[in-house]
Amino acid sequence: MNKIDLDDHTSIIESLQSKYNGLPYPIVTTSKDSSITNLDTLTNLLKNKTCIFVGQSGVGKSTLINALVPNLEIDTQEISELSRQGRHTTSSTTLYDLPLGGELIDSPGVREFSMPKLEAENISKGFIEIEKLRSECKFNNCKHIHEPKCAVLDAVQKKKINMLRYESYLKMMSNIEEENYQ
Ligand SMILES: Nc1nc2c(ncn2[C@@H]2O[C@H](COP(=O)(O)OP(=O)(O)OP(=O)(O)O)[C@@H](O)[C@H]2O)c(=O)[nH]1
Ligand SMILES: [Mg+2]
Ligand SMILES: [Zn+2]
Repeated sequence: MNKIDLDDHTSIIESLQSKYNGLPYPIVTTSKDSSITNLDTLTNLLKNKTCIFVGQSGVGKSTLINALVPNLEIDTQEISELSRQGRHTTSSTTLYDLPLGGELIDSPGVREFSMPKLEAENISKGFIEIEKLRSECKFNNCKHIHEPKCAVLDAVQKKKINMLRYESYLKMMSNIEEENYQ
């Protein structure tokens, strides 16, 4: 989560943290202002891996990469005052070597996210907390939507699975279900 120098982000950070609580997706707060955050946590997470920065235009992907990799000077640009949106400064995807090993990829800012065509099974594989419970559902082809004796529904009810995460799952599943009926 970048640009934490701008506003009081405490409530947004807290809600993100509670959504991803217990899952192996760390939230790292960053700022191009090095007096506010040092980038050590991020540097260590990226080390010896191949990672990509994705997100809307103007969130500071290229700025952060400039801070993480010396002597790059990738072009960056202020967001438009009028539209309050980024100016799509980065136009191609480029891979950079990290000083401590590994690579970091800068990508053009997305206008909006859209889903590629996915199979139901692959959607649930993307939610590791859902996937973990799959074998405990009564039916081995359980979609965890309305089936009886579903371990996932049970875990949602008992608040062992975060409701917002489950809602994201349902939303993605409903997209493909609609397509199947067309
Ligand atoms: N206040 C503040 N501004 C930042 C921060 N990080 C980046 N910016 C500014 O945000 C603007 C956009 O940054 P970029 O790095 O060009 O954003 P980007 O995500 O690479 O944008 P695209 O290449 O268009 O996808 C620039 O003016 C940066 O100086 C930050 O932590 N705090
Ligand atoms: Mg960029
Ligand atoms: Zn189930």
